[in-house]
Amino acid sequence: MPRTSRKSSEASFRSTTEADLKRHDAGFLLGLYRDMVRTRALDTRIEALYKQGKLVAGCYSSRGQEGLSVGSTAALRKDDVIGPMIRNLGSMLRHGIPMTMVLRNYLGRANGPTKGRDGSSHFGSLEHNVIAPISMLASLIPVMSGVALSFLMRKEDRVALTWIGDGGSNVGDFHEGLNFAGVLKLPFVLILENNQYAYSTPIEYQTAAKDFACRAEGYGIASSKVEGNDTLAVYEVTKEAVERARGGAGPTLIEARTMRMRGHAIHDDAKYVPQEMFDEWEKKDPIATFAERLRKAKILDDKIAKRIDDEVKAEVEEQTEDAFAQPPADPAHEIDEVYAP
Ligand SMILES: Cc1ncc(C[n+]2csc(CCOP(=O)(O)OP(=O)(O)O)c2C)c(N)n1
Repeated sequence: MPRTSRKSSEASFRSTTEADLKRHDAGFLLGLYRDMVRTRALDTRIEALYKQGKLVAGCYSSRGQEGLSVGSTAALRKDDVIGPMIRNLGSMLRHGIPMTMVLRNYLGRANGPTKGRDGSSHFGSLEHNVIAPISMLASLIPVMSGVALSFLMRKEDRVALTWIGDGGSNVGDFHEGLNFAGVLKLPFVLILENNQYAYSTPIEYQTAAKDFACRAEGYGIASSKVEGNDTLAVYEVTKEAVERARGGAGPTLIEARTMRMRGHAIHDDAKYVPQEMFDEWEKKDPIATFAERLRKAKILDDKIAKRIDDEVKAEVEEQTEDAFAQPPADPAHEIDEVYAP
């Protein structure tokens, strides 16, 4: 099948205009920008550490998907619970996870969140209302539906949100979890990151459906489609979904169209992706395009951009140093806490 036949080519994916931008507070917009820059900077540092042989396991990049993570998480309150997957570094940072916690995990530190048992991004923090990613694709969906059910049972005004890839959405747990959430009208939001590839499999080989959002209809739940690199549009559709969830109207499936700008992990050179696709999506880079819009709206200028860059650079340096200063995990304690006593 030719790689030009893109499934999601229709223009029904929501995006925002300059008028939409003006409806928002400048401080809020700069906050989105700053968190995307933080995500890119940390992601870039982790990629470099991997290439220097400093990490203990793999490295999965969020590059190109920063706006999707930051924009969607910005629609939540801090007491809402998120379940990030491997491309959601931006969600973790936006929800309050300190950079050093991420780095300590990647570096296998004894006092990192998994104490060296996982060497990448598979950790959570109940203190920050973050549930750990589950490696088995889509398994987090029934888990997060369960989190949403607990809110309903305890009459807590909170929402559970998680993300899934286009590939992960073909696994049974996706359907079971979403059906369960629909039947019980759970305060649950699922964002499907259609980043064009599941490892080396393009989306044409993943589903015969016209898009991914239409699957919601089968479960009687709301859906929307959004340009995943338009951070503000992602924020707005997620906000609507979160409000529906809080109002008792049940779950929403959001399909966000984006592009995975690296291989599956950094060891994968992604040679199977046509260069033109990377070139096309590079022009839609979520940070560069948002910066451009903020500049046009006179919210961002060289001085503010430099200040943010300098602060973020200092944060990454300081947090990396902190993580390196921690003791490495001792293999003698490898299976401590793996099983309940
Ligand atoms: C149930 C299950 N099957 C297979 C895998 C192996 N696997 C890990 S990631 C991946 C591709 C995921 O693609 P997608 O969901 O589109 O997310 P992306 O990596 O593109 O962000 C596969 C097949 C797995 N982790 N779990």
